Amino acid sequence: MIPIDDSPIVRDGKSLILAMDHGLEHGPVDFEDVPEKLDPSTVFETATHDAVTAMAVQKGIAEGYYPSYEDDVNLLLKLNGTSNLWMGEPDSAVNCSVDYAAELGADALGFTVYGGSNHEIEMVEEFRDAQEKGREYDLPMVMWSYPRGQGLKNDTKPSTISYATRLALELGADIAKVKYPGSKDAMAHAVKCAGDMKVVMSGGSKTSDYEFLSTVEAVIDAGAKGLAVGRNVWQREDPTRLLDALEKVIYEEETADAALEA
Ligand code: FBP
Repeated sequence: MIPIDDSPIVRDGKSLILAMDHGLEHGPVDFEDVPEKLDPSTVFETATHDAVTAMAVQKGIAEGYYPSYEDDVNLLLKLNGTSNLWMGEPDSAVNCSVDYAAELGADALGFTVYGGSNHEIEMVEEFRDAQEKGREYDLPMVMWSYPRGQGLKNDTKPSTISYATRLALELGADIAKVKYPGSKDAMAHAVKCAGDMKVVMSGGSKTSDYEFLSTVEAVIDAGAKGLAVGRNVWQREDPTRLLDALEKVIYEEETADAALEA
């Protein structure tokens, strides 16, 4: 097993994962204001920015578009996913094997676990298979650790996010991607609960440049190791400008103000 810091998806101990699995998870609605982004090539182009350490996509997008970008973009293959058409208790179908992810050129694997869902047991068993197989290929595992389900009404409260990071550590993730728990202190506690496993923040719906960068600044101050973001980057008219600023806040630990002034 190679140390996570030696993985191509990590730069100076940190990661900026550009996610574009929204067409499956949310549906075409996320592209209504940016219809040109329905073409995955446009987002792969964005992922060639130096700040981006990996692009997270589902199998079909990897098959169709990654071959043109394999020299410039690191691939994080998301192994499971659910559409917004599914109305049941949170669950996520495993739609790609680790063997096939490796064949497609993946540099890392992604897997959602909905702790607290009525389907938690099966999801954790599926995660086990993927995590252990990933070890055989030296592919680090990023867990989308999203506690939610009937019994969990607020999936971003501090105790839930701390549980999410701890759960990911205990199950063998290399990086846990979690929602922002609402404050720097709460994020710092979630990072502490993760031991030496890396924690990155999940982007969320689009906000202003300043609001988003300030939250990222707080998260980095709290000890998190970066970001896994989708809409806040590719729904913008000028994703490169925001990525330039994110590069400063994440890797150079500049403030949001300083990063925006440049
Ligand atoms: P965003 O930054 O756009 O929130 O994307 C991150 C992400 O985890 C995507 O990978 C995924 O499609 C989406 O959020 C799922 O979020 P949710 O299940 O909360 O709608």
